[in-house]
Formats: sequence, structure tokens, C-alpha cells
Amino acid sequence: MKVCFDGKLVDSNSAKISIFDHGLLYGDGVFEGIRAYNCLIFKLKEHIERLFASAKAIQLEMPVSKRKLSDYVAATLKTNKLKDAYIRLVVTRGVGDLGLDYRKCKQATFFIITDKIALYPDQFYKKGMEIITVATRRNTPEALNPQIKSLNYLNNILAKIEAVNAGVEEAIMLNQNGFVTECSGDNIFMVKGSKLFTPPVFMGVLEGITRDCVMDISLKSALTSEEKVLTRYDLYNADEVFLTGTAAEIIPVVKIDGRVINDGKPGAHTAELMKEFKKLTKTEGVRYAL
Ligand code: PXG
Repeated sequence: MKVCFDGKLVDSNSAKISIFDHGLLYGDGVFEGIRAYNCLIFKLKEHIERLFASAKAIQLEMPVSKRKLSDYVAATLKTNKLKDAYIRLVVTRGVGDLGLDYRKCKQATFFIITDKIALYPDQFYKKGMEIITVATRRNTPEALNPQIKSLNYLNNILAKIEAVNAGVEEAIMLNQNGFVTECSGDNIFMVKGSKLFTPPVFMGVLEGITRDCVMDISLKSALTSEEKVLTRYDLYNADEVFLTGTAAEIIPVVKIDGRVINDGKPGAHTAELMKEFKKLTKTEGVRYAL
């Protein structure tokens, strides 16, 4: 398996990060998770844009242009002969010394890993999943804005640990005021009547690309979508709940904090959105040849 390391295709075993890299020492860096479906890189432009926006927010000068980075992604997939893949793009502040001073890091490091996708169990999609609310609150936008897809994911990992300890796979995080934000690696949606709701970005959520995509799909469906401040009460009494993310795509949720959502089965609107989303992944994207 090859990876792209600072613009060079090298064997994954020989790609090494320094112990003085601030990405490791301080989580000082940004990343993206992207997918390719049958030689089409889904929403590549949107992911590259978000990566650059995250870098801008942490005042990290990107070591490569958007165009070059897109080319490197395609080249890495091609070298590894991957038709379907998970793509991880990482940019770190680079090598510095033992101190927070980011100015000591003269050159940002970047790498691209492409690999087979580790899919969620089929059961989740067919039967829906159970999730819980955890005590760990989402980072506040005033401190570390969740819009920044930074290498500092401890907030999300702490939430995930709570979920796993309670025997479920995902965690709903609330913000400081107790309103719903998102899960550890996915955005959350609910359906009530013919309306689709998801928490607004200012609540403290990552502006998910799958989230945007689902809202776009809903424009052409019988559902109207709206960003709305949501409480746990709203979720418990929803007709349907589902999660969205690059890795998860769209996963129905059938139980939250012990409350069965509606009849406990994945809903019809969710199924329709899953179908339409699948169609998009088959037809849209940046093509590469193997
Ligand atoms: N919220 C958070 C905190 C995320 O990390 C999403 C929402 C969904 O965003 P996108 O743009 O992917 O729709 C994410 C993204 C993984 C994995 O391996 C997780 C994400 C992306 C790719 C892989 O668990 N999370």
C-alpha cells in the first residue's frame, strides 16, 4: 500500500511522522475523511474546501494548492488500484520544538492515506441503531469551534468512550445549554410530519458534507428541511431519526436513551433518503481511471 507523503508516493511502512510534529504533540492540524465509490471521488471539491477553511481558521498555511491536492488524491487511489475507498487527508503544523510556539514549525506536513472502507454492520442500516446522550458536552464554538475539523478529536473520543461503555456505538452530545448538537462522528437529523430538522451550525456542530447533501436531496422530495434548535424531547418524540457522515452515510436510529423512536423501525423518509443518497454516490464525483 502506498501513501502520499508531502507530495511523494511512498510505501506506507516508510511514511513516518516526527515525534516533534505538532500534529502529534498538540493535535495541531486539520483533516478530512472522503470516500470514493466506483472510481468517483464523492464531493471532493467540498472536502478540499472544508480542509482549507479549517486550515485558515487555525492560521495554518497550506503547503499545497487545492488543485495539486485533488490530483494527489486521485494519484494515490490509482497507485493502490482502489475503486472504492476511504480517503484520509491530514495536514499538521509540522516539526517544531517542545513548546506551543507554532512559529517554530517552518513547514506543514501533509499526507493522504487511501484504504478499503471499514463498513458499519449491515444490521445498523436494516434495523436501525440505538444511541444514547452522554455527559460529555460538545466543544463550545467560543473555545474550539466544531466547524474546524481539527486533529484534536478528544472531545468526540470522550463521548464515544461513554457510548461504548454503555453498550452502544454512538453518542449524542449536547451543547453547554443542553441543546442537541451532533454525535461523535456524525450529524443528527429528525423527521416530524413532512419536515426534516437538524441542529443549526451555531449550536456547535461540524457542517457535515453528508448533512448538506441530505438537505439538498430533501429539496427534491416531499420533505422540507430546516435547521432548528432541538432538545432531547424533540428527538424522543420524532417520527424518524437518522445520522449522517462520510463513513456512515445515512444510518437510521430507532432508540435513544431507552426511548423507542416511533414504532422502533427505520422510517420511510429515511429509507427514501438512503436510496437517493446511494444514487448520488453512483453518479456524482470526480472520476479517476485505474
Ligand atoms: N460530525 C463530526 C464530529 C464528524 O467528525 C461528521 C459530523 C459528518 O461529516 P461529513 O462531512 O463526513 O458528512 C463528522 C465526520 C470515521 C469517520 O471513520 C468520521 C467522519 C468522517 C469520516 C470518517 O469514523 N466524521
